Amino acid sequence: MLFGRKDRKAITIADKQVVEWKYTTCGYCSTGCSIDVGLDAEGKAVATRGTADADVNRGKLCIKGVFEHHLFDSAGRGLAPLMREKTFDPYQKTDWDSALDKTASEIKRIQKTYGRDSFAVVSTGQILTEEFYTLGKLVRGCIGTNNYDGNTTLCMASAVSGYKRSFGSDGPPGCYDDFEHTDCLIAFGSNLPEQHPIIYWRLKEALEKRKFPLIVVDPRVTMLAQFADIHLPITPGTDVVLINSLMYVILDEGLEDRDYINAHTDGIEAVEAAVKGYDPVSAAKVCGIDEDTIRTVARIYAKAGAAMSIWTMGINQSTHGSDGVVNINNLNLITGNIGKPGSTSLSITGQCNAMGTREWSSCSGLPGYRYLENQADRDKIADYWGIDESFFPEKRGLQQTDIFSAIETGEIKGLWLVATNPMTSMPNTSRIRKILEKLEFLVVQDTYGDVETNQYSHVYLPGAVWAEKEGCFTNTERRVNLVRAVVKPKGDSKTDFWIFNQMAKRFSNGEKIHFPETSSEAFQEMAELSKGEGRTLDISGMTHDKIEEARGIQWPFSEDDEGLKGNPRLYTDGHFQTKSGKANLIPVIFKDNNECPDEQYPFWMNSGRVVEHFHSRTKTGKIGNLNKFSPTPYMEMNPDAARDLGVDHQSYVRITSRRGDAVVMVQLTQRVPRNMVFIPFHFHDCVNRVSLGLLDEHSRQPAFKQCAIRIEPIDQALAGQLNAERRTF
Ligand SMILES: Nc1nc2c(c(=O)[nH]1)N[C@H]1C(S)=C(S)[C@@H](COP(=O)(O)OP(=O)(O)OC[C@H]3O[C@@H](n4cnc5c(=O)[nH]c(N)nc54)[C@H](O)[C@@H]3O)O[C@H]1N2
Ligand SMILES: Nc1nc2c(c(=O)[nH]1)N[C@H]1C(S)=C(S)[C@@H](COP(=O)(O)OP(=O)(O)OC[C@H]3O[C@@H](n4cnc5c(=O)[nH]c(N)nc54)[C@H](O)[C@@H]3O)O[C@H]1N2
Ligand code: SF4
Ligand SMILES: [Mo]
Repeated sequence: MLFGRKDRKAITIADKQVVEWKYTTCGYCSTGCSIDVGLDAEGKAVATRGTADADVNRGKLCIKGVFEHHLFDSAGRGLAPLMREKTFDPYQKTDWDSALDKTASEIKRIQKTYGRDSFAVVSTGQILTEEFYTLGKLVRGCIGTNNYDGNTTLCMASAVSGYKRSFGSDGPPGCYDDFEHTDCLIAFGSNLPEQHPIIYWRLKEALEKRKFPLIVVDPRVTMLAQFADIHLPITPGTDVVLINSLMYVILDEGLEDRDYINAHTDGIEAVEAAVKGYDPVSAAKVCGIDEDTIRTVARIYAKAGAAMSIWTMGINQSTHGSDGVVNINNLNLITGNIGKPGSTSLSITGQCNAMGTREWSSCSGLPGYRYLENQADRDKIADYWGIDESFFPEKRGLQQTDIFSAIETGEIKGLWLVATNPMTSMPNTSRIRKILEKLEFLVVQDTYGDVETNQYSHVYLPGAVWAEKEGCFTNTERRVNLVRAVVKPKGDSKTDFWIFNQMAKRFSNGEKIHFPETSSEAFQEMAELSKGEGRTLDISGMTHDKIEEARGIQWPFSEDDEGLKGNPRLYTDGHFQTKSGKANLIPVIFKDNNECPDEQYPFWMNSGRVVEHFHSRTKTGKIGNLNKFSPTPYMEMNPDAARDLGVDHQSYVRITSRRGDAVVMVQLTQRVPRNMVFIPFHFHDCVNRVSLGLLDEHSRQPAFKQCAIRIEPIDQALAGQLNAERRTF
C-alpha cells in the first residue's frame, strides 16, 4: 500500500566522498563509543560512523558522535598563541616560544615572591590519559605546587571519595555487561537516555531480552523515569534518607545477605544502629517517598537474585554526595551485590576521560592511585622519575573549589586552566569573575579562543582537540580506549602533550625527568608503573596497538593476562583494597544543611543537561545540527505554578536567588513538580549566576542540583533584546 504523495522522490543520502575510515574513540561523554571518522580525498574529516565490532557501542552512536567530525573546523578555534600585559587589553598574536617563556617566567616569579603553592593548576576530564600523566609529572615533579586539581571536583569527586571510603580504592567495580545479568536495577539521579545514550541503549537491549524491574530515583520525570517500572520523585538532596530507610526494611525483615556481610565487610553493627532512626514512616516525611513504596522497593532489591545500582550527578552533586555514594555501597554490600555478574555499585562517570584523570593525573596524589601521604609511593615515583622524593608536597593540596576561595583570599596569585571553563561551570559565576580578575597571572589552555574564561587571561595557549591527538580515554566500565589521531591540529594549535613537554624544558627538574616524545611511549611508562604491588589499577598488559585491536581493554589487565580481554569486574573474590581486605560499612546520618525553598525564594532550582549539548557548549554550540535543538537558555516549569504567577509558555522570566539573577525562557511541562524548575546548565550567564553550590565535606564537590529561587514575569520586549545580545552559539 502507498502512503502520502504517489510521486514522492526517494530519500537520497548525499555521498560524502569518503575514501578512508579511521578508527578512534568519541570525545564527549564517558560511555566510550568507538567511532570511525571518514576522510575525503584531501584528508578532510567529512563523516563519522559507529565502529561495528566495538563491544561498547556495536556500531551505534548518539547525536553528538554522529556530528563529531564537524568539530575540527568549528568556529572559535584558537589558531595561534596570544599574549597581553593586562587583562582586557587587546590580545596580540605571538609564537609558541614566547608564550611558553612568558608563562614559565610568571610561574617562577609568583612562586619566588609568594611561595611554591601560590601558583595553582586546574585541569579537566577531557584530555588524554598520557597528557594527564605528563601534566602530573610537570606539576608534581617540576613546578612543584601542591595546589593542583581538576574540574572532576565538580563532577566525580563524591564518587571517588565514596569508593575510597567503602572499598579502600577508587574505581567503578561493574560494567555494561551487568545489565545482561541483573534482576533489578536502581538508578539514582542519572538520566542515561540523554547523558549516556549508548549505555542506555545497552540497558534497553538487555531489558528487551529479559524483563527486570527498573527503578528510577529522580525528583524530575526524566526520560529514564518515563521508561521505569517505579519512579521515586524524591525530595531533592534526601537520597541518604531513602537509602537508610531501604536498609531499615531489609535488616528489619531479615532480607540481608549475612554470609556476605560476615565474610567480606566490617562495621555492620554501626549501620544497623544508624538506620534504626529511618523507619519508612519517619523517612517518608523527609524524602517524600511514601512508606509502601519504600517497603516495596527494599523487598524487590533484596530479593532479586542479582541487583545493581547506578548513579550520576543527582547523587554526587549534593552536600552529602560522598555519603550518598557510601550509602549506595552499603546497600549493595548488605545484600551481597558486589563483584558478581549483575550485582554492582556502578558510578556512571561523566566526561570522556573522567577516569583517566583519576587514575594517572596525580591530582589527588601520585600516578596510578598512589598517595603523597604514603612513603613507599613517594619513593617509588621519585625514583622512577629520577628526582628527590622531598620535592613532593607532604600531602594533597587544595581541590578546585577551594583553590578559587584561596585566590579570593589572596593566598594564590597565579592560575593555569587546562581544558575547563569555570566562568560557566562553577557555581556563583559573578564571584568567579571577581576571583579571576584578582589573579596576577592567568594562562588559559583551551581548544577554543572564544571560551568565556579567556576574557580574563594574560596568555592563551591553543590546544588541539579530540582526534587531532593520539592517546587513551578510560570509560565508565574501566575500559581503556584508544583515540587515534585522524587529522592534524588546526592552524598553529598544538597537542596538550606537546605543550606540557615544552613547558617541562623550562624547569630545572625537567632536565632530570624523562619526558617521552610520543604518546605510546608515555603509555608504556604508565603500564610499567602499574605492575605488581597488588593494586586493582593494572594496565601492564596493554599497549596502544593491543587496545586498538581489542576495541578497548578493561583494567585490571596485567602482563600475565592472556588474550586481549580485560577483566570486566572488580572485587569478584570479595577482597577489597582496605587494610583488613574487607569492605567498610559506614553509617550515614542525614544532615539537613542545604538551601531549601522558603517564602521569599519558593522554588527548588535543579540543573543538568540535555542530549544535544555538552557542558558550556564551546563544542556543541558551534555545530548546527546540535545547536538548533536548544539554541536558547530555557527552564522547565510546571504549568500549575506558571498559572499562579501569570507566566506563559515560551515567555521570558527573571529567576533570582540570594546570589544573583538571570533571564530565561519558560517551557511548561509536567516533568517537574510544582515547586521545582529544571534548567540545563549549558548556557553562559544563566544557571550558575544563580546557583549556590555548597560543598560536600568529604569530596569538596558543589551541590549544583539544589538551591532556592523566586520567579518573576518581565517585560517581554526588553527580555527579547537582552537575549539577542548574549552569546548565541
Ligand atoms: N548530552 C550530554 N551528555 C553528557 C554531558 C553533557 O554535558 N551533555 N556531560 C557528561 C558529564 S561530565 C556528566 S557528569 C554526566 C551527567 O549525567 P547525569 O547525572 O545523568 O545528568 P544531569 O542532568 O546532570 O543530572 C541527572 C539527574 O539528577 C537529578 N537530580 C537532581 N537532584 C537530585 C537529587 O537530590 N536526588 C536524585 N536522586 N536525583 C537528583 C536531576 O533531576 C537530573 O535528572 O553526563 C555526561 N554526558
Ligand atoms: N549548574 C550546574 N553546573 C555544573 C554542572 C551541573 O550539573 N549543573 N555539572 C558540572 C560537571 S559534572 C562538570 S564535568 C563541569 C564541566 O565544566 P567545564 O569543564 O568547565 O566544561 P566544558 O565546557 O566541558 O569545558 C572544557 C573546556 O575544555 C576545552 N577543551 C575540550 N577538549 C580540549 C582539549 O583536548 N584540549 C584543550 N586544551 N582544551 C579542550 C573546551 O573547549 C572547553 O572550553 O560542569 C559542572 N557545572
Ligand atoms: S554516547 Fe557518549 S561516547 Fe557515545 S557517541 Fe554519544 S557522546 Fe559519544
Ligand atoms: Mo561531569
